[in-house]
Amino acid sequence: MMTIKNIIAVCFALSLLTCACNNKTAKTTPVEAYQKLSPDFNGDSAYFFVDKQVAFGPRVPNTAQHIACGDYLVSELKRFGADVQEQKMVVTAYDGTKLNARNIIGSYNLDKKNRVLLFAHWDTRPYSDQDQNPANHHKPLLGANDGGSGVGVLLEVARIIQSKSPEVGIDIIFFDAEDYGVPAFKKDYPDPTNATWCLGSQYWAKNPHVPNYKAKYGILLDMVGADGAKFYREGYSKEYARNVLDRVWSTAVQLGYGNYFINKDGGVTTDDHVPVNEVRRIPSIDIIQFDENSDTSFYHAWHTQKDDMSGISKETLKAVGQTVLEVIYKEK
Ligand code: AHN
Ligand code: ZN
Repeated sequence: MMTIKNIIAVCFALSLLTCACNNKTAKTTPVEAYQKLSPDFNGDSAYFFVDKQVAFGPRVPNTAQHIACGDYLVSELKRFGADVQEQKMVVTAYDGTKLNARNIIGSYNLDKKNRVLLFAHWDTRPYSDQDQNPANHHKPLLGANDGGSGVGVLLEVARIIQSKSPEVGIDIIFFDAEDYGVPAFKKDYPDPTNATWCLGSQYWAKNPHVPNYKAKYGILLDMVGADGAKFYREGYSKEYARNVLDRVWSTAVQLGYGNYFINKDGGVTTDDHVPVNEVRRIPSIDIIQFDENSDTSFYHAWHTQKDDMSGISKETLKAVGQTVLEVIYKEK
């Protein structure tokens, strides 16, 4: 016969058991960590590619450093197994200067119709017109972040694609002559439509390297290397490629980079994705740093002599690079 004492003991034991079971389910129920499909993006490697570009000095069109860095980018893309095309052109700057410019294109899986376009500008600005010191306004800048960072991430993407191919075709374009727009100190050159910027991408959008070139979508990387950078949903990207923005930002969150990719609206920026959207009609987004605490609303050292390697973070390069990789390896 069960005594009251025994019944209580059994009940107690049973309740412990349910507790234990509940605990067990509680431990296995939490959402499993997201399993990424892409190979590891190496932030050190991307940092090295930024440093290499900066070591050439400013990469301003019509200078020897610009030619040398362009040659380096072509040879790196070839080393990473891309099919490389150089689009040489002469474009006219706001002041009439003829710029000898070169868009550099590296393609993978040329047989694939389904393609993703990844791009960044590789030239650097001839003016530090946002520098605190007016004596610096006419000096070219190193462009570690503005120019170097996007290209550095994409060279690391190229290196990884060579070791493991994604299922889609990829075209990487390094656009030239993005950053030769009217300087802030020139009052006699009105540029109401911002047409003096993005000369290389404007040229390519009208004269693509492949006749009628199409991609499913495009991703522009501009100023993606600063320590603590935050990327917001840029205006043109939202207007032309909202689903691409959603895909990239949600992928970043899945990977644990929600502290870099903020799901809020940022500014509206004339950048290389504008001609790609408006002329080539490829829905394209701009991953670009906004900083509400900065006078310019961009990176704090934007268009100043301070845009050097000291502002570049391997962690930021990794957050952006891994996100872009994951997006392209998810493509079928
Ligand atoms: C304008 O200043 C009109 N657009 C910013 C694009 C840019 C310049 N990105 C890097 N440098
Ligand atoms: Zn710039």
